Amino acid sequence: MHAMSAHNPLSARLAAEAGFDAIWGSGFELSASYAVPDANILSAGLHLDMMRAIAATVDVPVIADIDTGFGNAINVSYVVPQYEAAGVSAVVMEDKTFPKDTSLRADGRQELVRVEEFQGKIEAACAARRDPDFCVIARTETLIAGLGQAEALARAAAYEAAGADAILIHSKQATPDEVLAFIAAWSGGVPLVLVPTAYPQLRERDIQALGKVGLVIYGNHAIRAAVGAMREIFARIRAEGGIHAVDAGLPTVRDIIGLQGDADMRELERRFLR
Ligand code: SPV
Ligand code: MG
Repeated sequence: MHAMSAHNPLSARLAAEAGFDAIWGSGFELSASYAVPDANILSAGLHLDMMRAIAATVDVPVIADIDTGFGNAINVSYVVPQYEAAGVSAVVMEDKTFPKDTSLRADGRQELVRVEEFQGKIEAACAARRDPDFCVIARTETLIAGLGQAEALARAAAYEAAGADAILIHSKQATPDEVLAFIAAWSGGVPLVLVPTAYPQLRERDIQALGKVGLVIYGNHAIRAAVGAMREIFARIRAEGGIHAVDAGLPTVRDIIGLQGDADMRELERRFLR
């Protein structure tokens, strides 16, 4: 299963249109779209509202990035039913301290909570869900924090024992080596989840061959694609003194109107407007 990041319903619609199996409700992307750091600067409510809007727009499952659960196990108990009610199918919760710092930044503050504390948060998330098929994915930042393979494996096993449905093993090394070593050593019963942003050379077919990975998340490619495209077009309009030269290369206005769901509204007009 492959999930593409999204920061609003439009990017989610494009990801679903491209054939991704799920949407990753990325905290990094939402933060970037508000031009603030991915460090719990935005409120939980804002992220929740965006997940609700995305879930209302696409038919594929939405996997919400709830960071550290916005506090302790008590916060998690209240937050998880809200995400479930918003139409989300799964949450990913990471074992860092609140407020978090983003994982892929060099020299970020990467402090982990105690194993027992995070087990309590996983148990709280599982107890709070109403639908037993709602997935609680535990994410360990052990490798990101530089605490090594043995600690990562011990934490992942402890999180599975606490009820996690899958384990996300995150890494920011420029090669997949430490993640591959983790996967080879993993003898747990639940599937693993990868976010290969830092090691893009690891392809889908190679991951599939490993057998233990159930979900691959492309963590920030919607916002990076958007930033790259906007930068290029804005610069060309300034350089060329108008929009004449860029127009033919852009998606048409008609295309955008289609993405807004125009066909659905026309159908409503046909049926109900008299
Ligand atoms: C996100 O997309 O918000 C993530 C993945 O949590 S990462 O930015 O790699 O930590
Ligand atoms: Mg995140």
